[in-house]
Amino acid sequence: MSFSNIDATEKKVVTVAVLVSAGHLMLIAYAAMFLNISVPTCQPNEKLFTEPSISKIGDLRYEVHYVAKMWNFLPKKLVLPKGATVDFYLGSNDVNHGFHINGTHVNLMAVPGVVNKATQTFRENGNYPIVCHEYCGFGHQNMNAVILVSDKVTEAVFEDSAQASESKLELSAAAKSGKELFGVKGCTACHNVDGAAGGVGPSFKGLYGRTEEMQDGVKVTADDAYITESIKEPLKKIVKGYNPVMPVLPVSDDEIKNIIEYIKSIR
Ligand code: HEC
Ligand SMILES: [Cu+2]
Repeated sequence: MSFSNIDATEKKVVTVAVLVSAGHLMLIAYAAMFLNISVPTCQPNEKLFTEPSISKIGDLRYEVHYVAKMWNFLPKKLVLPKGATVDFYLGSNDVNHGFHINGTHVNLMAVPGVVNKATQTFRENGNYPIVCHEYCGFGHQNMNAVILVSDKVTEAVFEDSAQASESKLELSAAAKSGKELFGVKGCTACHNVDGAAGGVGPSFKGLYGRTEEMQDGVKVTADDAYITESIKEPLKKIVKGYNPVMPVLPVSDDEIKNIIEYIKSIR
């Protein structure tokens, strides 16, 4: 049997199938060679880590260790020189999270106990937001970070703007611990400290001592008792303009004292 005595329709089908396969192979080669798309890999032997870090491994070559946790990525902001190629190592401190760098092909899962890796070259200046696309709890929608690529910088650095501005304040030990709790207990998912509007919950900037209006029109001064009650029984008084969505979180009385010290420091 030779090719010539195959049915004409079948011949067409075989020809199309061969062409489509060849096309796919060419696209894969193109993606690998010209678009720099690499297949993300799991690094089973990689040492686990819980803190973000950055290391230079060559000219414009970096390794960045990213930590995903409820509900944040660390580093929050990575600044890169234009043209930098980064090996991203991703770990999770708690549950599964997603890790997608907008504008790139980097799309990983952060899985506890495992390190995942992808490599990306940043050829264009700009902001590359990172989002979590794996539902991971009630703060999921606020879980993001950003990579800033600029030809004005020469080295890769972490720039935690919130940390930088707050470190200027002299925080007491209690307030420092409160600040930590604020992140650890997940308050940052709904409350900010910079006064920006549009959060799920009210900003803590200037909260202490302020007069707050509740949904039923009652006015309350935000003192220790009110803040304690707001944390222990979040649905008892609802701040006007907000939804009754704050969960009861496991925070002890001592921890609440520290959180209050921290709130006092956010003027
Ligand atoms: C899921 C989102 C969410 C989380 C997480 C959350 N809150 Fe709230 N919180 C809210 C919302 C919404 C309000 C406003 C409605 C209300 O009064 O319950 C609020 C109100 C408050 C108030 C009163 C604020 C004011 O302006 O009067 C305090 C204090 C507070 N939260 C503290 C905390 C602390 C401390 C944590 C972390 C332990 C926390 N919240 C975690 C959503 C959240
Ligand atoms: Cu997440």
